[in-house]
Amino acid sequence: MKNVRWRELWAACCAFGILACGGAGDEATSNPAEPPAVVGVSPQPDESAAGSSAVVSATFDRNMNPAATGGFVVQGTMTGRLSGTFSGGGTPVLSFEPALSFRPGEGIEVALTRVLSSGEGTALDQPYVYRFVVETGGGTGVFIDDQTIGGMANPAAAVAGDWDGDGDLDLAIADFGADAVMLLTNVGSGNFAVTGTMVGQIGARAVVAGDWDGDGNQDLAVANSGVNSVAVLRNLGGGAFAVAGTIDGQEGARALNAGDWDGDGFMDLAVANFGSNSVVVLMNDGAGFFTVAATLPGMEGASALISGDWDGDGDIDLAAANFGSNTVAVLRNDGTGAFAVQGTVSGMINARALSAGDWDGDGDPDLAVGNSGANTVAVLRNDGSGAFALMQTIDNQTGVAALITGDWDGDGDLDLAVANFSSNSVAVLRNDGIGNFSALSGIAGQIGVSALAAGDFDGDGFLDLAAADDGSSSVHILTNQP
Ligand SMILES: [Ca+2]
Ligand SMILES: [Ca+2]
Ligand SMILES: [Ca+2]
Ligand SMILES: [Ca+2]
Repeated sequence: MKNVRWRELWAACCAFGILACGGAGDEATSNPAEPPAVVGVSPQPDESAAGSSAVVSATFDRNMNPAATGGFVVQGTMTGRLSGTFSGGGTPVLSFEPALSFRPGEGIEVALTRVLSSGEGTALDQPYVYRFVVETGGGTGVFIDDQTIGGMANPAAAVAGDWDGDGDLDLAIADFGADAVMLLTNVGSGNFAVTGTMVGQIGARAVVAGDWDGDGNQDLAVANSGVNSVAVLRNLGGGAFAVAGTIDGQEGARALNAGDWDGDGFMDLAVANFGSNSVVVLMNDGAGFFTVAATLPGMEGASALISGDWDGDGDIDLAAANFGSNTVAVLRNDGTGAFAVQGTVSGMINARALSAGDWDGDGDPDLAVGNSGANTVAVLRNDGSGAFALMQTIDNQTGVAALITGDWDGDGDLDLAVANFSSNSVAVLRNDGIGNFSALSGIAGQIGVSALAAGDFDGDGFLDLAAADDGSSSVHILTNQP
C-alpha cells in the first residue's frame, strides 16, 4: 500500500465515518459483520532502510481480535520466522515487537493472514503481504578481500543465513561441479570454515533460504539441474540439514525464489526451468512440503527470478529473466498465488541476473537486470502499477552472472553489486538516492565470479559480500570498510 493510496483510503474512510478522524468520530456506521480491511502498515512497504528495532504494525478499519503467531507472521531472509510479542488486541492497530533486532540489510516479509479477525470474529477477506529492508550501520562500499575459502569445485550460487542460530551469518553454496551444497559456518568475526557437505545435489545450480516449516530455523531449497528436480533441505536445528523432499519435473532448473505467494504465513517457491522454458510455482502446505501449483510456459531460457509487490496491492509478484527471448517477464499474483503474465520488458541481451529494490525511493520496487550478452546492467523503473521502463543502462560490466542489492554505503538507499564473470571482478555501484547508479568500487581477483551473497558477516553493522568463484573453486569474503 503506497502513500498515495493510503491517503486516499484515509480520506475515504474519514468521509464515510469508518475511522475516528481527528480523534472525535466513531466507527458507528461500519457494518460489524464485514471483514476488516488493512488501511496502513509500518514500516512502509518497500522501505529501503527500516529501523533495526522497528515495531511492525498494521492498522485496520475496525477493532481487532488479539493477533498471534500464525495470524501475523514476520519472516527474515537471514533468520526465518521471527519470535516476538504481539499487542493491540481490541484496538484497530495490531503490533509485533521482535524479540531481537533485525539484522543489517535483512529483507523482512510480513504476512497479515486470514487467521486475523475483527473483534466481531470476522476474518480478513484476503491476506496482505508486504516487504521492507532493514537499515545498515554504515560503511563506505569499499571492500577488502579478507578471506578465501577453498574446497569447492564449481560454485554456482550462494546464500547467507544463520543456519546454526548462534547469531552470526553463515553461508550455503550450491556447487554445480561437486554435486553438493557446501555449508560454510561463520566461526566468529566473519571467518568461515566448511563444516558440512550435503552430497547428492546433482548439478546444483541455485540455492534459496526460507523457513519452510516455520520453526524459526532457516531451511534451504536447491535447484538440481542434473536430475531436473528441486530438493528441500530442512534445518534440524543447529545447522544440520536433511533432505525433506524433492520436487521432480523441473527441467534444467536454474533459479529459485521464495515468498509467501498465497499469504498463509508460509514461504512458497518459484523455479525457473531453463530446459522447459517455464516458471513453476510450488506451494508450501505449511509443514514444508511443496507441490506444483502452476506452470507458466513461454519463459524462453528462464535463467533468473526475483519477487516483489510490483503493483502495490498487498501480494508478492514475480519477474523472470528470459535468456533466450532477451526479455524480462512480469508475472502478477492475484493474491491467491495464481500468477499471470502482466507484461514483458524487451531489449535485454542474454539476461541472466535480476535484483529488485526501490532504487528511486518512490515507494515501489524497481528492477535491475544483468545482461551478460551486452555487458550491461539495465535499471528498470516501476511506475507503481508493475509496468517497467528502462531508466539507465550501466556499461562496462562483463558477462554479468549475478546481481545483488544492499546499502553498501549506509546512506539509506539500496545500491548494487555485480558479478562480472568475464573480468574476474565484482563491481560496486552506488545509488544517488533517486535511482542513478555510478561505479563506487571494484574488487579484483574474483576468478570467474558466478554468485554473490550479502550480509553483515563480521558484526560491525556494515553489509559485507561473499563472492563465489567458479574459476578458482573458492568463496571470497569481501569486507565492507569503515
Ligand atoms: Ca504460502
Ligand atoms: Ca502484487
Ligand atoms: Ca521505485
Ligand atoms: Ca546506499
